[in-house]
Amino acid sequence: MTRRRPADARRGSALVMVIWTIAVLSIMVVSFAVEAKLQTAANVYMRERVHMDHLVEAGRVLAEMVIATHQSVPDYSEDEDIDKLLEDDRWLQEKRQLKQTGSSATIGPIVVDEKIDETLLSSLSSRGISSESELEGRGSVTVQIESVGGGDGGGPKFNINNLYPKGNPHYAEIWENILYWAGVPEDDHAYFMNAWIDWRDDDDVKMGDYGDNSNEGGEKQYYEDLCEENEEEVYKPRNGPIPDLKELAKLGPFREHPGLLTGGVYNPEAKEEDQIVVSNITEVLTVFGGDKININLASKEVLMCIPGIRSTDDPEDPEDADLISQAIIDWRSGIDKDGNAVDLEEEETGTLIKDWSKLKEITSDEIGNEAQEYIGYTGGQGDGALYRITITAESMGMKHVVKAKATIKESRPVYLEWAEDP
Ligand SMILES: [Ca+2]
Repeated sequence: MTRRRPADARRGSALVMVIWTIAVLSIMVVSFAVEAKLQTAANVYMRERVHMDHLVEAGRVLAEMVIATHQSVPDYSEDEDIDKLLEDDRWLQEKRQLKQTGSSATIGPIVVDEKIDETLLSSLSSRGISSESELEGRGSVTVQIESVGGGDGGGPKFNINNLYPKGNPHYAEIWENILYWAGVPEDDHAYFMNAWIDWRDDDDVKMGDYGDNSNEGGEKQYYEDLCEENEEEVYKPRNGPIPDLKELAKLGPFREHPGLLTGGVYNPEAKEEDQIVVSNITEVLTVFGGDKININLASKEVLMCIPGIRSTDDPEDPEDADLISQAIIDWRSGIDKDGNAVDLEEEETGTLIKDWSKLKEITSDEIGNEAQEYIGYTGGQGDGALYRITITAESMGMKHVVKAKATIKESRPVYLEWAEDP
């Protein structure tokens, strides 16, 4: 009896070993299977990823080609043979779109199973995408190009990142006009301008009062105190260009008057009869572009903020600005200053305003001379022209978006930003 115990124990421990072995084996088998499955999924994913990269690359080549050559396409003429022209240049329409509007062009979506353009193919092969078959059959790519001024041209809105002493010699006039346009009481203008200049400039020296404090201590100290007072996580001023207008909500005076970033009541705490309604200043601002405004593209609101369109002697009075801006908007929509239809036979460039003398004519000479240096008549062109490019590649339910900013240097596109999502 006493001898059987060790044997039982041995048998028992052998059984435990077997059970363990089976358990370990089955875990291994299961994990192999899972891994194998993951591997396949990963392969498909990787393959698709590479395919998407090729689509994006195709989009990039297209964007660069249209940007680089759109200024040289022939203008529309009544007796043109469009089929022949398209045979010579498949992207003629898109280039014209960008050239004539001076604003934007959309290419595609191009389904990549049709015959691929020769120029595109050769450009792609120089980038290591060897054959048509690599792109064929699957997926599509859409390219949007938006001209935002720069070079000799103008953008649709004021670039806030230039509206400070080092960025634009006229920053103060433009800021004043924007604040007048929005309806901000004159006494408060300096709060917004000072707070913005401090947020944007690279030093920590506070410009002055923001309306809710003295100017003792630096910018950093001010935001530290402000956040601590409100029991928030402390943040610092950007001291550089902002990537998004939403960031303005962090600045002292905008925290106090958020209506200026949405449009609405400026001072909700005041009695109803003293409340002031303001416009949303982000309608006339952007974070990218040059210093000039494209006269053929800008909204009435933006036009009304241009010094010379808004009276420089009496910027508070919007009457002139309203009349001049409306005359420009009317002309662009085909109505001349006397209220008649624009005679398109007479106008070489249709309703596009091509130069200063035309602009004076259509505004009945009411526009002030100082407006000249704020205005461009085309989108960005030549060296320094700026473009926003969005490339959307789609394939097998996957979508890949690239947002890029490019400028022209020595006639070639150079990327300032390239952001892939995700
Ligand atoms: Ca600063």
